[in-house]
Amino acid sequence: MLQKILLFTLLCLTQLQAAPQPNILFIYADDLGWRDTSFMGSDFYETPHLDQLADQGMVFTDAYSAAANCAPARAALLSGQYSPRHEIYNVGTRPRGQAKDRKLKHIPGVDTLRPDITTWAQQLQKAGYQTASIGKWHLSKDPIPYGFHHNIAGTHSGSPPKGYYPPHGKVPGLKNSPPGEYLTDRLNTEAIQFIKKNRDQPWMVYLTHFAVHTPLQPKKELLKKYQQKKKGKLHQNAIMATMIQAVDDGVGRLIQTLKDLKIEEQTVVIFYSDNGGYGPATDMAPLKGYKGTYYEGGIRVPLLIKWPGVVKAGSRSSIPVTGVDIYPTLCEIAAAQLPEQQILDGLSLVPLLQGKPHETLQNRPLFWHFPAYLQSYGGANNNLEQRDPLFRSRPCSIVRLGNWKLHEYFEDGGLELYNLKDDIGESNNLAQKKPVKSKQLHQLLKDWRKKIKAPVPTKKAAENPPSQ
Ligand SMILES: [Ca+2]
Repeated sequence: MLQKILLFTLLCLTQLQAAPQPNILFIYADDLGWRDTSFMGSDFYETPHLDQLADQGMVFTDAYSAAANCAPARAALLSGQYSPRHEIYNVGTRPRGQAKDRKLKHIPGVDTLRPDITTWAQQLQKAGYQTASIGKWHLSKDPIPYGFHHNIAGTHSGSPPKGYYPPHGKVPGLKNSPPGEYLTDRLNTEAIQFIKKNRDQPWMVYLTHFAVHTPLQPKKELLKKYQQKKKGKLHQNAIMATMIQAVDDGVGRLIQTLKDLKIEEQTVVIFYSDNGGYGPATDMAPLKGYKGTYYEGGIRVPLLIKWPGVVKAGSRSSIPVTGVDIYPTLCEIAAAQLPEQQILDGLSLVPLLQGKPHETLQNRPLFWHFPAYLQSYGGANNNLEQRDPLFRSRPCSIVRLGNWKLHEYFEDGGLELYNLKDDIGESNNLAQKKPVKSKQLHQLLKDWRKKIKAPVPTKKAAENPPSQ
């Protein structure tokens, strides 16, 4: 009898200590800038539901995307690898801008995530999760083979193929959209339905909004409100404000769904953006630059993680983290295995979420590699491009270590060194004044490129075929 009681007690303890598998709601905004929410300092956009999540979770003030534009950022997110491993360097593989303006032949890379790369979604599936990709995919024709049971609206397209209003043509899952339905609202509804259907098992929703990517199309019923609202010093665009509010309203609906289903305490919510804001419509000040540049405005993004029972409400971390960290983080949260045969470049953020010090996370360098070109917006937006009216980015590599950040531009070997603690706007290039620091970071960057076999463009652009 005693043995039976002991065994029963042991079983109960084992169950209590068993690795829980929380649900994961991963909300990925597109082109949402570092300051485009109230909790990050917008003086015009309204995001009360996201602000509440920020109060309940941890905000990473120095969170980065692994790339300054959509496809490479998403490839890093899904693969857990820096760009030289997955080889998605840009949106598409064609050279950007005018051939006469490019000094180097760019590295085209590939435009599809290689099927031999194992995604975190596949690892979560193996761990028993029901997985859904709802919204923008961008890495192939179809997310299903990459570890998702369910796909709504995911195609190779990087923007809503038919815009934010129906008809959506042959876009998966959107054939019967009622007239006037705003796409962001529809994606939130799809996520809610998936969550309700799978409430009794661990689920992971990759809610990858097209918002707030172009085309800039307002949620019509909100437009008047923002047109009549006093403009902010930082932000003024009423259309953008409606697009952001639609994302935030959806957050409110999703959280209410979790409450109604009584699963809020068993659900981790992550909110993140794939790159900096769209220059002509928003502003990341005091950061320099915007989507497509490797200044802070192009790569530093909002990131918050709410994990009931683990993350201390209202906590903040200024430790630099980046897109490749999400893969091991998701796997650790889900008690899923890491892939055996695949190198992962990031680190799990779980120790930070638990409030534990972590020397490696605190002291490691972060890297970016962009061996291609991104043309400027051109035309009326040229006031945004005083540094380089032709290109948002020319071929470059970047490293951040502690407060220091070094850019290397391959066309002329130009180095730019900034101390982000004193100069978050990257206005004072210290490469000449701090030669020792400059050399140290440059060596670190070169060693990393060698180790990861990063291709550096060296051929003259004359060998480029004529561009579009
Ligand atoms: Ca994007």
